Amino acid sequence: MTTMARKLITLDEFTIHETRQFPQAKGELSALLRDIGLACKLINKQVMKAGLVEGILGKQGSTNVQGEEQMKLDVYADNMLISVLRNSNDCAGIASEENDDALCFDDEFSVNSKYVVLFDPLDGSSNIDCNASIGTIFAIYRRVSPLGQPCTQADFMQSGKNLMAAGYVIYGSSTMMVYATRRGANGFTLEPSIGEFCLSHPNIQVKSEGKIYSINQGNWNKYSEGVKQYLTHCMNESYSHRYIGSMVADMHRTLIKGGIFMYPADSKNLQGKLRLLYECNPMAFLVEAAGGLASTGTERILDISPDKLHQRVPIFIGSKSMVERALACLAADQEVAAS
Ligand code: P6P
Repeated sequence: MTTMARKLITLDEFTIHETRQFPQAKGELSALLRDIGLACKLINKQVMKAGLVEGILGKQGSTNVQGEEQMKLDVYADNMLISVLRNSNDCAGIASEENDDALCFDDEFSVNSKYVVLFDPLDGSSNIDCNASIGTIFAIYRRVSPLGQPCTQADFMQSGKNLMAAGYVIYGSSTMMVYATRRGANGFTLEPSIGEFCLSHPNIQVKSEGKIYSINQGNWNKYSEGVKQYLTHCMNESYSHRYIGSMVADMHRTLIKGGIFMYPADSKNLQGKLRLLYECNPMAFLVEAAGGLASTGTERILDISPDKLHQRVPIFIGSKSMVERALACLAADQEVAAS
């Protein structure tokens, strides 16, 4: 059987085609997505040689605003994204897991840029030393502050339903960029021989039913009765339990194979562990664009009005019918809390 080489559609070609669907669009969002792609290709280069090059692995010897120890590659990835986005013509400022406050650029191009970007530069970085997949998570908002002056904190503190685009780059057995706009979710695989992300997963749809549940079950004793009830349901259904401990990797599997990923609140982490603005919102935007659901257990993730830049929320996300079943179990928690 002769194999036909499929026409490769690069990220640039795809985003230019998407822009043409909106005559009034000037291509700024597409250009910003390409800038993020460039930054992640540079991060990918370092991540893929970790372990071979002296001085890349291990701890930076500092902690971030979360009080978490920073890995050297965390800081590298953060600096790379800031550097590329500061020089973009389409980014007014950034907020990052690694920095206490948002960074509002004040050069003449940035103050006239329409968008701001939030990111977790290298999520799951504690897994770097054991070579598990890790990733960059990003979220893009249109500014609410007036152009012509630096962006403000309010530009970043928007609910997820206002997102213009969001997604991740996973540094795994292959490097992929997966993102959604309001026109749907698409995946692009890095073709190293040409250094381009190429369309490989068009119009991603997450299965409405899956057979994989993903949670750190080691926290069992700290979970509510509702969470335990749902986990017992998953075990009784003989679902597979898969948990990598890297949100991007667990979410990528959930998107491609179906299933549910959960990081609930527990008696120690009363708001859960994962951050709303640059982890839960982008993943929720992406999964909903692919036909799935994303909830805190009591409300839709994308409806939350943020009150802190680094606030945490519980998350139940993935296949629609699995999330709905989990919410039904969690409803019992609400009845207990209300009684
Ligand atoms: P735990 C990685 O540190 C991270 O932020 C996410 O990528 C991941 O889903 C979660 O924390 C893992 O947390 O408590 O199970 O180790």
